[in-house]
Amino acid sequence: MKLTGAQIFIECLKEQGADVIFGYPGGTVLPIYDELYNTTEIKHILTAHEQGATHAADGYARSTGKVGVVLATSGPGATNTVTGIATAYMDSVPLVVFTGQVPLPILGRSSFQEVDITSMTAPITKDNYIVKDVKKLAQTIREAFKNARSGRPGPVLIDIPKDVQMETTEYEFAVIDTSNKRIEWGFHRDEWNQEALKRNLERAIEAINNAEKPLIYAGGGVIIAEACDELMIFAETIKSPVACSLMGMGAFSQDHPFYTGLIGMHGTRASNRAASNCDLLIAIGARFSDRVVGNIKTFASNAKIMHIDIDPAEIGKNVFAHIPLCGHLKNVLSMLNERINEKKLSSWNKQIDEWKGVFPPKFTYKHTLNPHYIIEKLSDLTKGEVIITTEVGQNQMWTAQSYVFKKPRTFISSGGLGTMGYGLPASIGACIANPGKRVINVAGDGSFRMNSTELVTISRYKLPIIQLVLNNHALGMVRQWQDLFYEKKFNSTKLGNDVDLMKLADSYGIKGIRITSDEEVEEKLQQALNMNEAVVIECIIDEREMVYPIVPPGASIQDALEE
Ligand SMILES: Cc1ncc(C[n+]2csc(CCOP(=O)(O)OP(=O)(O)O)c2C)c(N)n1
Repeated sequence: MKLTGAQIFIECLKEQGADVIFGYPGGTVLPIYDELYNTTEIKHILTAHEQGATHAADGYARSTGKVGVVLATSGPGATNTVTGIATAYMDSVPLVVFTGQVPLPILGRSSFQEVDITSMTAPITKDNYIVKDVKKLAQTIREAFKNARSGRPGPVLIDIPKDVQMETTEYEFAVIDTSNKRIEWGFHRDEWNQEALKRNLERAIEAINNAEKPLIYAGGGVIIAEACDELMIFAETIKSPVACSLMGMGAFSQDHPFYTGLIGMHGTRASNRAASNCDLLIAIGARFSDRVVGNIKTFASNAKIMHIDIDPAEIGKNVFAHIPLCGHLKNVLSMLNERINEKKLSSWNKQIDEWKGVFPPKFTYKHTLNPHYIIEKLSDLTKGEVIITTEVGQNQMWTAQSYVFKKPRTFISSGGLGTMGYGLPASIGACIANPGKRVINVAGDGSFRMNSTELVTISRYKLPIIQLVLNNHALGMVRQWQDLFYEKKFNSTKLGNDVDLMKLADSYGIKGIRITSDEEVEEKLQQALNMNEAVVIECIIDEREMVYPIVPPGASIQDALEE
């Protein structure tokens, strides 16, 4: 069958099971938009900005495990996707981003809206392509989707010149396995590495059986690999406490007695003390980020380090791994679970419980309308059954500290890049991907302002998302650093009261609810949850609220500053 490039684009997306595209039109993608006009199987969500489209596709991908799809025009449309691509790259989120490009005869001539987007995105994509021959389009799209979802997932970009979208060629339908369940042994399938993995597996089993004070440090990889059940069996068999990185929130049910909380810069005392005192640290799908390890010389310095990850580049990158296990987490954990000995609760578990008792994750309520109180109430009312997205800053940390996440893919946040403006558009993608599920974006006022323009997308598609803005009238997290480490010189971090969020919401046709005291929290949160429509809730909180504990720059994680 002979099809145009634009028609092949549509057919290949259908082959991949892609049901939604987040995009924004422009001159060099008009042939594709023209084809989309006739397509009912693929829904196009028009965002207000290409950055919003990319974060929305990312929220769609993180909340489902499916590949998120973005479509943008050339030039400024393409460059507007860059922050979203980098955000997805840092957190291993599968995206395929399509950009239009100027026609081949005028490529490389500084033509109108021409940018070299493949060069620009080379370091922040798993791979990227410019398709110069329509005969290669289908094969490139199939390869890009496979690449985005396999191994360690991530974003891939395909740049398609306008004339390639209009040319015709023969298209053959293909049946694609989109299951995402690829189980791999090691990083290379050659025998030497299989042998290495087997040998290391023996060493791992011996180390686990001999460990008296193990600690599991679980990251986002556990969620991506859908290995949460295997993690639970593993932890319960060896009676190991479990700490999670920010990306690992929800990988291990947080109401489980073995859960010690967030680890690292704003981690719980129990997690950070456990890391400093354990004799075996088992990192699973985590990458020893500087936000986790603090002073690298003193991190888990009494422990043997076992590192389980699918990406060989992560092993030994930040922290030396005595026992590396490179492979798909679901597979490696299953193999360990078959062989490890069941252990009994020990004095180590007692010690951890004591730390949790002496330093419970409760926070003093200094000012009226305490952010922890708001998040705790939200957690009580929604019982871990909703999807929470966050912005970046104090709002993000308060949410990670005080909401009880019980399931994977319920905490969606920009961890690696720390992108302000991520949460609102990500909540759009999560809502579209999960009809019937409530999605709540917890925001700071600074981050909220960055992409509040996407409120129009929420109202256009009538998405029942709650925006919970913790309005401290400041860039709170940066203000906190100025308070603690820059002699309280609050330069450029006070935002003041110059935007009326209630009026802003109203101008988009979205309901606004303002909360000013602790007494109103429960009732007004419940009121918003009962409404099956979009709401902006603004909580007026004191700008002096801080996130504690905090590990000062360069310090060891056991030396966190406390309230
Ligand atoms: C795009 C972007 N610009 C700047 C920063 C640096 N930054 C990190 S946290 C923060 C303050 C965030 O303020 P707000 O959104 O109001 O949240 P709060 O910390 O007050 O909860 C800033 C400016 C960032 N992370 N992302």
